[in-house]
Amino acid sequence: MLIRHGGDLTENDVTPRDVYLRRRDFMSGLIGGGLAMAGGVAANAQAATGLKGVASPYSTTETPTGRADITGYNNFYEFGLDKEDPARNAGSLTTSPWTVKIDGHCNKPGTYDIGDFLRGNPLQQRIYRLRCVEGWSMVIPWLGVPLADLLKKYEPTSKARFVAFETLHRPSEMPGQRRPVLDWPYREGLRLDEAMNPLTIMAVGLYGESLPNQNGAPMRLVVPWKYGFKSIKSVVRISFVEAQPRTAWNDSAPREYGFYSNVNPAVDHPRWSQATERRIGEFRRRETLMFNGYGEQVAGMYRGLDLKKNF
Ligand SMILES: Nc1nc2c(c(=O)[nH]1)N[C@H]1C(S)=C(S)[C@@H](COP(=O)(O)O)O[C@H]1N2
Ligand SMILES: [Mo]
Repeated sequence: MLIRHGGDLTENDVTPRDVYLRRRDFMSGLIGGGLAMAGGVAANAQAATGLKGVASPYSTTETPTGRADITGYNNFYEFGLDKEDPARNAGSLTTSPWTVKIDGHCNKPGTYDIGDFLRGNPLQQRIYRLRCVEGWSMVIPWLGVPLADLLKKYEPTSKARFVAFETLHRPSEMPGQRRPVLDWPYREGLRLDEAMNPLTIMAVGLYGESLPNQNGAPMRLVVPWKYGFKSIKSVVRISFVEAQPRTAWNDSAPREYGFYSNVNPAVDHPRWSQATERRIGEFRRRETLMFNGYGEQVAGMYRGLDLKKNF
């Protein structure tokens, strides 16, 4: 299990050299040839599950969920509706080469190779709670980069008020997309300040290895104070837009899923309560916390917004 340091140390203060080197291997793999070195990274995974002491001031001190649950119990409708489907079916996804299209209100639009997209941004480990609207939760040790650091490079203009994200649309490799379960591609969006919040990351790995396909390879958004479905997987397009963008679940069931989708135990899903959750691996249900426990860092962004109407 991960041994963590408390207090207010910065990541640089406490990152042990071996972890630093492992991260560097991982990054050179990403940068060298897309994710060509992912196999080498995976070979380290066994050792990496024993990672110790990588503290981030943004990480939770809770015990991470086991790797088998994180990579075996997933929602990724492009690969099927059952929790076991993504692990079973996502192996078919080609994640290299991988490009990201940046468009909309910014000075540097274009289509960027993932290596270029991530270049110059050291990976951080962020241990975050993930709370699914279905009423289960996990604690996941992500490897990722603050989204703000990535977005700033494209110089959003003053017209950019929201950021829209799209998942890959490739029915030949994503069997779920051959059925009209959602209006593909999967879409999500954040207000610009939410996207720039230091908690928001683009994750490229977990448990010290590159992301398994079922978790959204080669990179996926992680917004820990919102329901899991906001954390869009396998991102290929990021658009700076003026108006609130469409989102997959809001399109599909607007009464059930709003744009903001902040974890809020006081707003029931129309068909079930959101007051409690089952942490995967535990028996007794826990009380769900407002903003999934991240209120101190994010509540200020929603001052003046009626969170019952803007659910
Ligand atoms: N493209 C895409 N992204 C997605 C989903 C999806 O079906 N397709 N499911 C969402 C939901 S409902 C959850 S709870 C999380 C689950 O992430 P995990 O499987 O890595 O735990 O991914 C989110 N991102
Ligand atoms: Mo979810």
